[in-house]
Amino acid sequence: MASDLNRPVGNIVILTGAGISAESGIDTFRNGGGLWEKHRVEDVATPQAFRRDPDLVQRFYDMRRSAIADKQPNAAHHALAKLDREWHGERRDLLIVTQNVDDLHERAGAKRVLHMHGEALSALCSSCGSRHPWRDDLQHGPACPSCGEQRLRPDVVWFGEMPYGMDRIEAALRKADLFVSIGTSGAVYPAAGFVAQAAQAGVPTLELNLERSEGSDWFDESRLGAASRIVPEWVEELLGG
Ligand code: BV8
Repeated sequence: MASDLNRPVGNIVILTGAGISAESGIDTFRNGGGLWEKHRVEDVATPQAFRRDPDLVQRFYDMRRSAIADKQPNAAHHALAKLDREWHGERRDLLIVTQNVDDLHERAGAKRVLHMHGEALSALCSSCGSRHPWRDDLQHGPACPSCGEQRLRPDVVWFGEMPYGMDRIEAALRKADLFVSIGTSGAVYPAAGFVAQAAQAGVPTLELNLERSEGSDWFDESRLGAASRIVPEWVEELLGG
């Protein structure tokens, strides 16, 4: 079923990836060759890697967590936060589903944010399952504030683990009037499959990315450029600015 990008937009689902944080100085996964200390990210971000070498994995996330501290949201994060503030009312839902584990959407002021791959600034207890805001290192084995076990791990979704919020994401996609993907290569599922789900339901789909992605053929429209420029332009267009 053809979709119409010009029909009045109501409920919006936005998917963001590492590309929206690139201009804030946070490395993406695949432009640096996806390597960290000569390890492929896919080899470190797994439960098997954590069982095999917990210190290596903890160090990887301690580095990522401390690298976020001095980064600032960029114009793309601020534009989405403005949309979040102004897009309210009858059939004006908005959900920002981010694959990113940084907190730049929130620090720009966005409220309706769902971290489907978890958050670097959170710790998860492998023993009792509790989650805790966390800014320090985890590699020195702090005890879980809830159960006291020495079992805190990074609260991120590794390959092979169930992403957070899938029910909420599916519900939002089912009632979406527009699906927008920003700064993602479309390489990681199930996030990379959201555009196909929207397109097959006849929902208009828009991609805002630096370059064509693995999912570009699914989008009604792909606008290529730096997020800090093309995201504010799109938000102003949508808000009739
Ligand atoms: C799961 C957290 C079962 C940790 C990450 C089919 C169906 C389901 C699963 C699979 C499937 N096929 C394979 C799988 C398994 C696997 C998978 O997808 N593997 C890949 C490698 C093939 N998926 C999983 O294991 C997932 N779990 O499947 O559970 C299930 C199944 C169905 C339904 C429910 C459950 C879990 C995956 C989560 C892994 N964790 N991160 C951490 O961060 O360390 S993934 C990691 O990759 C990050 O979250 C990252 O965000 C994500 C995707 O990368 P991108 O964000 O897109 O970043 P990338 O660098 O790739 O691209 C950046 C883009 O930005 C580029 O296009 C670039 O051009 C652009 N860009 C750069 N600069 C700018 C810019 N754009 C604009 N402006 C700029 N300035």
